[in-house]
Amino acid sequence: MIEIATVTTTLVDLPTVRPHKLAFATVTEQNYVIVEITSKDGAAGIGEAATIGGPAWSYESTETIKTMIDTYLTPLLIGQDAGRFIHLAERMATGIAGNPFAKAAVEMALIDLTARTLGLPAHAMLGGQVTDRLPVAWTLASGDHGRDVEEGQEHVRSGRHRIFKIKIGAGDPRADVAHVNAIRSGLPDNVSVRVDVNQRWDEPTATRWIQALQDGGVDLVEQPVAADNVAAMRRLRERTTLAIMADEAVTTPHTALTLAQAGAADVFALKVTKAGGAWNTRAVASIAAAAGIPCYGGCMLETSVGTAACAHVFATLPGITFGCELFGPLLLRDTITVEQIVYEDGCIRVPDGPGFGMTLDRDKLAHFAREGSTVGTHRSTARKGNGHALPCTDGRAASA
Ligand code: MUC
Ligand code: MG
Repeated sequence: MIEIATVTTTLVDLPTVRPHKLAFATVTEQNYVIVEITSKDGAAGIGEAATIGGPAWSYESTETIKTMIDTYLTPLLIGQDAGRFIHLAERMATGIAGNPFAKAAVEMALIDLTARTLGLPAHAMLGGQVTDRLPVAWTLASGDHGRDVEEGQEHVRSGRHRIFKIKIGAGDPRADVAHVNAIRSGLPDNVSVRVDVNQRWDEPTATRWIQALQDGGVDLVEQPVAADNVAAMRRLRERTTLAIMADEAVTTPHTALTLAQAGAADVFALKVTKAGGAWNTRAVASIAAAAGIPCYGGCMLETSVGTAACAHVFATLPGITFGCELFGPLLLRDTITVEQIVYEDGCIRVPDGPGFGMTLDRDKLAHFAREGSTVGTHRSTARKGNGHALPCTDGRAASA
């Protein structure tokens, strides 16, 4: 048994190398919750939740994630066996509704802790890797048209990326589409250019402009309409041959099933945090596989902690045939880990273990931690399976 002794959460803010402009926010500083879980034997595992634009992309912010973990999830974890992370996910699901980012960050730390204790890479606990590298996209979102073209050309020249995602949706659709088409024509034909509308179009706008994007050489449009408008996504698919990728719409396995049954997406963007963890991400991928829907490895602009975790998870999934966008560390001015993610030949290399292969650089963590934020350390004072601050509603867990 890998008995959980402490759970610590730290809010971290890291500046980006340039403004990252999305339809709903411009990011100049990315926000993170870093979760550290230690065992009674003195081993430690780390996890992370990143949010974009506070509670704008999803309803969770780093502040709510930290509170949720410190106040509600930690008491369900202390004294429990970290290696039973599926059971612990169930325990967290029973005790606390929603909050997938908070639960995912905890589960990441549990998997890292368990894998490190066993001396294994984390992917070995998730079925083993089917690849040791994944093609990685770069998002062109400087907000400056000329800079986006230069940036894209530079990444093609250096061989760092062959897939590009352009963020649109905030402005006039005609201007947005002209912006995309100008970037597309400034890049070689053999690179893939995709756009992410982040839910900002209504159905008639999407119907009108998806064709123009396709005519301009775009390969795929991500989340053109509101996440819950499954019927509109289905109708858009019927009107176009351009691939439509669900992002905000596909979160839990349940949403994946709904979209698959409705025939509302050509591709699913997987994200470990929005799914509520690695195990749920695998469940979403299994539904996609059963429905014949290819997947893409999405991101929330994670640091190398979250990026390594996502890379380990995605590397175990044969259905990720549209590449990934685990470029977060490249957008950040600095790092909080000792080991760094390696990008080469258009791909991200899956870090070696043990665990997810990343350890925290304590000085950097202290430097970028939000002042006074590391207050979430909870130490086990109780005997095994006892002493929870909250009543335990799960009979099996309580007696474990
Ligand atoms: C999103 O909606 O896909 C991921 C990469 C990026 O540039 O923005 C995010 C969020
Ligand atoms: Mg997206």
